[in-house]
Amino acid sequence: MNEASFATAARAVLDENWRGTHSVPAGGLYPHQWSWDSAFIAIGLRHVSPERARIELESLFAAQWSDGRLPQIVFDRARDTDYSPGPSFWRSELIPGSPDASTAGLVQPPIHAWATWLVHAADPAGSRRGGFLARAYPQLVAWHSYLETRRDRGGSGLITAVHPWETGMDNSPFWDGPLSQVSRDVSDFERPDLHHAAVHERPSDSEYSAYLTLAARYRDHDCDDADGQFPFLVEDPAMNALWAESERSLALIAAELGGDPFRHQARASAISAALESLWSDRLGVFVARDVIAGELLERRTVSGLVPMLDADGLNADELRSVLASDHFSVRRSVMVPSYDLQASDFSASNYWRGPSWFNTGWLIAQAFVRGGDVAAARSLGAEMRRVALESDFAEYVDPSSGAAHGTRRFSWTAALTLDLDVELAD
Ligand code: 9WN
Repeated sequence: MNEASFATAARAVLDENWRGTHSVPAGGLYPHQWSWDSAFIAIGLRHVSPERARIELESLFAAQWSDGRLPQIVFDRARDTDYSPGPSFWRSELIPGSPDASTAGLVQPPIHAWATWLVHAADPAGSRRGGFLARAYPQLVAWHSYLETRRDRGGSGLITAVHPWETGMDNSPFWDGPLSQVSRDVSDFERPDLHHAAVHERPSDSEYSAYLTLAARYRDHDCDDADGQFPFLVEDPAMNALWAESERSLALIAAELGGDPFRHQARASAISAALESLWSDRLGVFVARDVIAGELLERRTVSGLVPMLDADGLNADELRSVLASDHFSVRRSVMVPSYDLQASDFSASNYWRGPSWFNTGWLIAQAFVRGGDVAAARSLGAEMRRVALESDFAEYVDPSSGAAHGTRRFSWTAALTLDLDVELAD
């Protein structure tokens, strides 16, 4: 692969999806701004233009709710019917504490403080000149405080997701059990997503009915997290590992600003310690917990590998060995599948039920670097760049063949492979 042509192609995707103040994940399928996408995109954009990367994050922070939450989606009101559920479903302007922008009421994994730190580090002088960290820090503290005080629904010290969309891994096999307990009250809905991706690559209509039922219920309770009867409450390992990682980044940001890093370090350690309650001895990976049923959801998914990011974590060696085992390792390919290759319900093309995604690949590459194995990170990075280019920057790919699935010219695929290209150069 020619490195120069890779970088040119990746930048072209980022330019195409840039909307002046933020990027869309992909032009057709996802016409709005998504929360964790913007963070991943900013991590790549910092190599194209640190200024654009800062604007990307700040446009999301501008949509923060008064309780501190950063919304899953900031809507482009002009594209209401192009994606479901859109701004007229959420009608956030009627919900107390919502911002001026139209947004969803749910959240996504808190990777923003980490992204903020990486964007700052790409251009410290420009960041300092514009007061980037000084503005972002209180907003990020408010975001984490929302998660800590409003979202620990299980009392375990971990964040609880109230919707599969909040985990960013919507139809992960983790959620099959908890979702089977949710009624399908909303049955009349459009699927604009199916104009841009094949039906076997996306969640089913039955899953969509449950997703919309949960979202409508949360909206109708003004997105109030005190709702004691909420029908879906889960703790996800990746979401919590990213929260811990972002607390570690908040410590770096606080120190840079002359503030107190220690409280953030202490919070990060407390989250990492709480994560241990999601460890499955039987499977040798972290798993999710159904907070309502009070049980662990024993499946091997890529989410359960993300705690490898904490190189001092107790389970780093076990996680490396499960990653190298035939549960996650494909001959002739090092892309990381989203689900156990050996599971009877593994799918090579359906969304979060098997295909390899580039954001989780990037997270595993970071974990390799943390663990001191730069060679493993480099070979994963090289494979991801090759597959990204060959698949026209697909949203997700078949883990064995690299065949493209979902939409193409997907922003975080371009951003994160570009980041690996720059950061892991020999
Ligand atoms: C719902 C935007 C988002 C990603 C998620 C991915 C997918 C949305 C959807 O697209 O979810 O949020 O419509 O399926 O699962 O991780 O943030 O790219």
